[in-house]
Amino acid sequence: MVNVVLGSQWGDEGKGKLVDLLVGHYDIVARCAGGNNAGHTIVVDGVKYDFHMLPSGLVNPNCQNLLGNGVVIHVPSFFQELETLEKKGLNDARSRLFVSSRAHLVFDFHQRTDKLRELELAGRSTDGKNIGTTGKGIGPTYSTKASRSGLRVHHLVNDNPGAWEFFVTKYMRLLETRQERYGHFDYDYESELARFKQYRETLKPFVVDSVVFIHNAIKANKKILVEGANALMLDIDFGTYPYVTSSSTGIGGVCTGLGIPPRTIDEVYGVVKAYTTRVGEGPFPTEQLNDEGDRLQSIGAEYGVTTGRKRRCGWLDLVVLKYSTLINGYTSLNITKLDVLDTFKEIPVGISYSINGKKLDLFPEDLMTLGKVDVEYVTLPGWNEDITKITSFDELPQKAKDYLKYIEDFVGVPVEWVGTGPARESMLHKD
Ligand code: 2SA
Ligand code: GDP
Ligand code: MG
Repeated sequence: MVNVVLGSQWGDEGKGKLVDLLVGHYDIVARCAGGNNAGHTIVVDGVKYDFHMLPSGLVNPNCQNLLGNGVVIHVPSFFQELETLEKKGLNDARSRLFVSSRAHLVFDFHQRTDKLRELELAGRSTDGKNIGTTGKGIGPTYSTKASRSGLRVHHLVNDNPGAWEFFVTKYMRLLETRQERYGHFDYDYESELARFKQYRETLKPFVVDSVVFIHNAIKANKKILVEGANALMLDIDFGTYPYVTSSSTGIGGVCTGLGIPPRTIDEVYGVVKAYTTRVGEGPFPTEQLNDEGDRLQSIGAEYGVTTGRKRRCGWLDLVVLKYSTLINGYTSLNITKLDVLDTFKEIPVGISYSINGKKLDLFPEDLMTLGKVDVEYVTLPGWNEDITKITSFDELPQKAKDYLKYIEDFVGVPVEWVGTGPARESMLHKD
């Protein structure tokens, strides 16, 4: 059984928390895309864990965790994150963590060129805007992957004679092409290579052929949960291109990032924040650049987990959710952070886009078009009640239930879980 948790908006919907909640029923949690640009916060027994690259399933002592071939791996950050988790008490995390030999390596020069490219865009792009990346080298690494010049984990840990020399030659060539492109920046490649020589030994125990790993698990009827990173509107194909990340963050990335056939996938949990947030630049039709947006930001404590950036905030956008449902095929909606709306008297929800009075059929692909849309809102009544202490779905105020029902009816997918606070217990199941 393979089930999947995916972000339905622009990320930070609370995927990590849903994974943590579900993980007790699973043997394996796998990541299929992205790298340490992701940020998943979960709170268990008052302890806060921030995950960036590693799967959130590590919090569960019975769960094995896999970084699939579609993930990009910055090895120093991998070890740093692991050590931080071990210090927080996850002593056996190491023995439950596996890395695909086909995953691509992120070097420090990928991170450096990520930042250089952002500076270049800010100065030169047609609209003067950079992407607002996390600076973790994600775009440059997927670029070198697609241009077939990247290095993968197996290149590093291969112990055939001449394998290290091959790695060094490919690494130097890659660095040189980056320096040709970005103006011969200073770079201490000797110390990076010295570190990588050690990683040959220290990373090796984690490395598996993930195709064998995952298919053996499927054959043995193991239960596998795939933890999506980022979200559909940041997908390289379906997101608000070019203001996207560089991987397939939707359902397609689950198959390409793990090497599993689509028909092995059963449930697709779409995680939906009860309002909308976005970090970085790019279009956001229901953004509220006003007091209400500021209130959502401060009540929701909307700051990036990886970069600490303030997240932009606005109302729930059902045009986005419907589009994202078409592509990912959610079997349930899991609405998080409903409690953040507790004090709003009225709650607008975006239900359609139009240009000069003409309704658009679907979320548009073109940013110039998107920049011109008028959003039609329906205003739903707020419940004006603290829902954070509620322990069952039935106890929710009727107006909160109506809000959820509106979403469910609009999208045509049932609501399964509802988040009423950051803790593991604050997730109510609708029977
Ligand atoms: P990148 O670094 O190349 O992937 O950035 C490209 C765009 O993707 C957005 N992006 C994200 N959006 C939401 N959350 C993300 N993770 C962190 C978090 C972000 C943080 O959970 O808070 O800490 O700032 C994430 N990662 C990438 C990014 O903002 C760009 O718009
Ligand atoms: P992810 O990237 O989708 O895993 O989400 P993040 O962890 O980046 O952001 C979600 C944030 O909201 C985290 O700080 C969570 O602890 C918090 N959170 C998740 N669900 C809820 C909820 O239902 N209510 C509240 N108030 N906070 C929540
Ligand atoms: Mg996040």
